[in-house]
Amino acid sequence: MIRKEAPITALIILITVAAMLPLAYSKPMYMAEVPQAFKDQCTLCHTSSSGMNGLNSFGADFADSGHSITNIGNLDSDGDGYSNAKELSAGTYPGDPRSYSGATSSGIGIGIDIIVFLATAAVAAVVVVKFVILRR
Ligand SMILES: [Ca+2]
Repeated sequence: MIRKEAPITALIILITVAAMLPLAYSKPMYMAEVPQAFKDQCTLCHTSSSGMNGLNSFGADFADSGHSITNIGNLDSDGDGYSNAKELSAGTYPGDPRSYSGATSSGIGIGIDIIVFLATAAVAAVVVVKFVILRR
């Protein structure tokens, strides 16, 4: 016999899983030209580290170039005065004007990622509480 709370619990679990999916999603076919230091850095091309919030200026140029970093090496996608090639070799973010040699932190998307993390954690907590209540 199916409890009447089962569809609600299933929906909560589905929402939790759906919220976590973008965190693990990537497009490996675009990573061939990406320097090793950026292989797991979604913010190289996206506005958040989850990759959920679209492309930054470098990601847009990368997409427009047919996904060739070589073709956009001489551009300064973020307008911070350093070419994309210089930024990539320096380990700074060519799509973040706050990231350049001497100022390496990339703060783009951190606030959004915290919100996504907290929302996911809240949904997970509801699932756990619901599961505990249903087990009684
Ligand atoms: Ca930059």
